[in-house]
Amino acid sequence: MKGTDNVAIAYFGDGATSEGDFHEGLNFAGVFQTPVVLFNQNNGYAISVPFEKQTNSKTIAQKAIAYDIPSVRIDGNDCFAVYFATKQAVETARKGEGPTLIEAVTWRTGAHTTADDPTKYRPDHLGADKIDPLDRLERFMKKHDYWDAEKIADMEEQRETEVEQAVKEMESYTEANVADMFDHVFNAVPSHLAQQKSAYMEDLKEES
Ligand SMILES: Cc1ncc(C[n+]2csc(CCOP(=O)(O)OP(=O)(O)O)c2C)c(N)n1
Ligand SMILES: [Mg+2]
Repeated sequence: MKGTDNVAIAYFGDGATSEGDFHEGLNFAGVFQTPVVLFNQNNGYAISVPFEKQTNSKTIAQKAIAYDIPSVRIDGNDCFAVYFATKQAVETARKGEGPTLIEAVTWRTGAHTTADDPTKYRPDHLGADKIDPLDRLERFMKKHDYWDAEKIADMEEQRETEVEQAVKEMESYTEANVADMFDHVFNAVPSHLAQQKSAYMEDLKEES
């Protein structure tokens, strides 16, 4: 919109499409033909809510029709489909031809968070072990002789070192002051928060 060739890409889950913001965003993008790619990761569940209970639409991609935005539904576990659909959408946006909605259909292999237990509400996905995108890419590369075991081992070692360094750096941060979460939201702390804060600080004192 500022006349640069920058493109924005927004990634969001199937759950987010039930929020008003998604529809406002799509409408805005359509009206102003913004250089944006809307990338939906549809893994069939919003925490425990299955897709069928989330929307009456058969797909997320079809929602773009109402806003007259082009959309595409792809196999989200196919690295090439993801790469080429994204590349094309970015090029379209960069040419000034407006937004694209991509629906990448995938499967959440794990829980939504550590507090979530999908075995309580979700049947196993038959063949889930075969659709992991990285495993699929590995099989493809091996089949077509692109797999360089030595290079891969080097990359894995490099990444491991990077992660270890990042963890070390994070662990060296000074400990956060828990009172901060009460102190920097309101100019004048409302009485219920002030009460929560003092009760919480008392609890912490008792625990230590
Ligand atoms: C604006 C807003 N509304 C509701 C929530 C509560 N909430 C957190 S995650 C979630 C579901 C997200 O679904 P999805 O993006 O499909 O994530 P997934 O379960 O696939 O990891 C909800 C409703 C929130 N965090 N923010
Ligand atoms: Mg989801």
